[in-house]
Amino acid sequence: MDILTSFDDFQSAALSAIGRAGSPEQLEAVRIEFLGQKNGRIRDLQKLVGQATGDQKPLVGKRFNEVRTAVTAELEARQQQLEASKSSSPVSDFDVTLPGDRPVFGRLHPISRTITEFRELMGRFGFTVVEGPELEDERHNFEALNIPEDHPARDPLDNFYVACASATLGGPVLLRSQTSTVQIRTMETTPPPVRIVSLGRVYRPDTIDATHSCMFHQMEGLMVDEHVTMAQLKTVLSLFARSFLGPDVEIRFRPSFFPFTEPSVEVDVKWGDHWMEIGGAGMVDPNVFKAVGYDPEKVSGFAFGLGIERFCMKHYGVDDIRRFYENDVRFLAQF
Ligand code: FA5
Repeated sequence: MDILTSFDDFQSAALSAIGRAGSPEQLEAVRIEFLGQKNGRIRDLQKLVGQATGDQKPLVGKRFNEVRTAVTAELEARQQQLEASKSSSPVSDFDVTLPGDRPVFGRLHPISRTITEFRELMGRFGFTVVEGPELEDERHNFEALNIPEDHPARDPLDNFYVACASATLGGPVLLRSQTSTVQIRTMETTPPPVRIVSLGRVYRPDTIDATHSCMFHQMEGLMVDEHVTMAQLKTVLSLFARSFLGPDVEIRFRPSFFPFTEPSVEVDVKWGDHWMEIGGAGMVDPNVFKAVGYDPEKVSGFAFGLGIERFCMKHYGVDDIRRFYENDVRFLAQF
């Protein structure tokens, strides 16, 4: 029967159009084309029902309802499918051209931030960053730095000696008490000229107070060449302090003593109405050059060791070093 064939054609055309619809909008267009009240192709089928003769009418009417129900059901199923795939695919709605908005899930610790800035600043002054071990032998922490065996700085009570002797290092080992160890390691392996900084942790059993911690960070600097002068040392340290702490910062150099530099100075920064010590420095002692195989008649050099926590305190106005290590998020969230 021609009428029933038309119904079959309608149904298969509608189902394949529904299958091809890739979005809710396309599916709606298919619905209007096939089932639309005004001009949908279903109207043609209705007319065919009207043309059916008396004994055909029940069969044609039944088939009409079947076709309309099948197409409607398929439309609904496809609609649910499209909505499900839309919600499980966040990229479909995501505008990749929008400006980025970085989620805040953590931030750099102020000491890490300061270390990064120190590296950048010293890089601009032409200093290369080198690393050194935190576990050290006595040669690098003391002997080559002109600190003899009977020197009070080597007292086991003033250092963190580690009980086990190291096969690699040989002899007693300790957590380094200063980054000056890296001066020695660098000169042992590098001929002059040298211009390096090294930043890292150091350990001392100091009594803890507002400016002392038993673990803290230092930045060691070393410059060796044919004619290095104390004036260059003061210039580099002054420029560095002004770059990091601001152009108006007041610093002063005080005569001091270190076994590995001669002459030696300590560097203070003005904080309110008092001075805070931020580093030690001086011209490399000839005995240190001899210990690493450099000729003190041919080269001269300066070295410095700065307390990173103290610079960070001054920079951010933190009045107690212990804040850095309490892990209080109310403090850390301010940076
Ligand atoms: C030294 O450690 C020398 N190695 C510095 C040096 C290097 C001198 C090269 C000459 C040539 P000093 O012990 O003063 O020096 O320590 C240097 C800085 O580390 C101090 O000025 C201070 O800023 C910081 N510092 C020292 N002890 C502590 C501590 N317990 N807690 C926090 N910071 C400290």
